[in-house]
Amino acid sequence: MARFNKVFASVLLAVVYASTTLAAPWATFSKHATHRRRLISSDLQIETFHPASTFETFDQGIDHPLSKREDASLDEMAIAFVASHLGLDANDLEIKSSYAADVTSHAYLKQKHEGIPFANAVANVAIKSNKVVSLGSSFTKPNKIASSSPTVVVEDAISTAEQALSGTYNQHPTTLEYLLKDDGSAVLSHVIQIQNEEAFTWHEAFVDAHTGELVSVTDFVASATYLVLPIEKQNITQGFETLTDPQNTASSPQGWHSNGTTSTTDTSGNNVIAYKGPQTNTTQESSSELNFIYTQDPSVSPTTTGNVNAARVNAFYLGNTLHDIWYQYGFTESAFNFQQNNFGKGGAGNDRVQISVQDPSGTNNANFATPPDGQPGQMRMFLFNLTTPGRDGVLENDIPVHEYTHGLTNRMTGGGTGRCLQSTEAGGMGEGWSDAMAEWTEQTSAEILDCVIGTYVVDKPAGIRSHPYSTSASVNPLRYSSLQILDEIHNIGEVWANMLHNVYAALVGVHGFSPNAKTDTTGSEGNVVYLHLFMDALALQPCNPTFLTARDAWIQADQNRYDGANNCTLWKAFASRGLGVNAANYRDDSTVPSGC
Ligand SMILES: *[C@@H]1O[C@H](CO)[C@@H](O)[C@H](O)[C@H]1NC(C)=O
Ligand SMILES: *[C@@H]1O[C@H](CO)[C@@H](O)[C@H](O)[C@H]1NC(C)=O
Ligand SMILES: *[C@@H]1O[C@H](CO)[C@@H](O)[C@H](O)[C@H]1NC(C)=O
Ligand SMILES: *[C@@H]1O[C@H](CO)[C@@H](O)[C@H](O)[C@H]1NC(C)=O
Ligand SMILES: *[C@@H]1O[C@H](CO)[C@@H](O)[C@H](O)[C@H]1NC(C)=O
Ligand SMILES: [Ca+2]
Ligand SMILES: [Zn+2]
Repeated sequence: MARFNKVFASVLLAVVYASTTLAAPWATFSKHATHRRRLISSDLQIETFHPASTFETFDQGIDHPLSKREDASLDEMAIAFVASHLGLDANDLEIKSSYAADVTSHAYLKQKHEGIPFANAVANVAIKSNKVVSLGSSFTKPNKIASSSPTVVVEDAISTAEQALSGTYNQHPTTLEYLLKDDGSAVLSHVIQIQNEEAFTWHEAFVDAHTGELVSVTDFVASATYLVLPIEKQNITQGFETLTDPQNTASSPQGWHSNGTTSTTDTSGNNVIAYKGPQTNTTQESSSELNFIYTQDPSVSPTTTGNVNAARVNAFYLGNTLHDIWYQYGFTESAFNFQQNNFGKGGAGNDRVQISVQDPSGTNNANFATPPDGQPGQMRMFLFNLTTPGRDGVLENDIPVHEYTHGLTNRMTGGGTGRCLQSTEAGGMGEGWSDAMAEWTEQTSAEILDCVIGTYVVDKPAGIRSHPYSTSASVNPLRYSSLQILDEIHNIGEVWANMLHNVYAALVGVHGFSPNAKTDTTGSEGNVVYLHLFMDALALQPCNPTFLTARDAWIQADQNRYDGANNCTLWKAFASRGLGVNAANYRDDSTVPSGC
């Protein structure tokens, strides 16, 4: 949700909250990890609950009950382990999804009661070489469980949800799921997707199947406020270049213009469709070859035909390039990525990213909606009107990279549900990963420079984030304890992005820099190591991670992939910004493990 008014409002809110929370910090931040207050409309505010996840990491790994059985499947191992480790009945567990990555295998589970799954009691297990290396879990023993047969019919639940969320049921099949509330009880709910095309809202509504009340929502849309706080990088002042065949066929076997059965000659393909207006309005080729040469003219309006074409081509190029880079680092079909045809490699298809260029629904912003695996990701890119002529967000690469990274993090955390970065703290880290990814894609050498995003679209050297990302604590003083006074997700995201900037700097300091990291993931250089750990940790961390569990996921990812070779480097970088061994409850600690 990111129309200008909304974004502007959220910036104002951040300021107001900061000053109130200074007076009484505890009250506000005590709920960062488990709740989120969502303003649905002027007369509806919902506080959603996201049960705390425990996260155990097991270093070299521990045995599971089927360790000795050679033919046990990943799903069987995961169920047997979770049942025995948490003392649950295996019949009350179900596998939501699972896949084998290069180093670890991952299974995502749901708790069930009388055959009905819980929406927010989930677990994720990682297995390496037949040993369990980590377990994230929000499984629970509710103090009260509603009857498993609904008394409110789904049609009534749909009207309630449509009315409350000012949108329309999008025909995605509804489900019946238990939802754990913060009083420890479990309600039975109809789960219904409600969209409002005009306002670009996309929610999943949980309507109590006994009382008919709307009890919770999932918000699939992550929005950005690049317009005021940028981290700048590549922009058109650095000049366009003609690239020939930039696709990586190891990631996109049919290239960017075929889904395996049908070829296109426009800005649509298996990974991405980029268009202005209706989805049929893609850019046609300018010759019989795939020749997308459209010169951008900065002196005229971005809406002139030539500039629209240049923007669509850049959006298409960026979306595909990110798909291809991430695929090499583990965001594959079975890891819930965005593709039309999955070529029989697992996961759900028909969900390429739809990039709407110069989308009319907003100004001075951009956003990305991440529904579950199997439904297309939607990126809306807006024009910026702060200069004359205006500027196109698609032509500052930071912005589309930030946006698509929301799709990556929302899909890889928690097994492709789109439900696992919903708490305030996890949503904040979502913003942080997006900035950190924009920074990673724009590195060209081992030199660690302060990073400022989004200068071009707002035409301000300081961009719109509060500080540059920096290894200098005087340039960027943000620390874990800053969460005591920060309350808005982009502000919280800055704290996380700055920690990751310091992790990146530390790894590149130790291992150097590979100029080929975007295509060759086998290198031992720091920027390669960093992106492997970034992506591996997403799959390991529990649903609605906190700074603490996300940090632990990095440490375990390093154990899994590099036998813990970077353990102390990582700890020192996190601890330098307050996220040391004894950090807790938003209190800084700079301790590193003994031996580091
Ligand atoms: C398609 O895009 C062009 C600009 O490239 C615009 O002039 C035209 O109106 C659009 N068509 C529709 C149906 O929106
Ligand atoms: C490929 O695209 C064509 C045309 O849109 C469509 O009919 C077909 O179902 C697609 N195939 C796959 C596997 O997605
Ligand atoms: C920029 O767009 C916003 C939102 O549409 C509008 O309120 C504002 O007046 C515009 N500013 C200029 C200078 O056109
Ligand atoms: C464009 O990006 C370059 C490199 O990051 C930066 O030096 C320059 O200031 C940016 N230009 C604008 C207008 O933001
Ligand atoms: C990290 O290093 C510390 C200190 O040597 C050690 O206690 C800890 O077990 C290591 N953790 C991992 C995951 O390697
Ligand atoms: Ca998919
Ligand atoms: Zn964002």
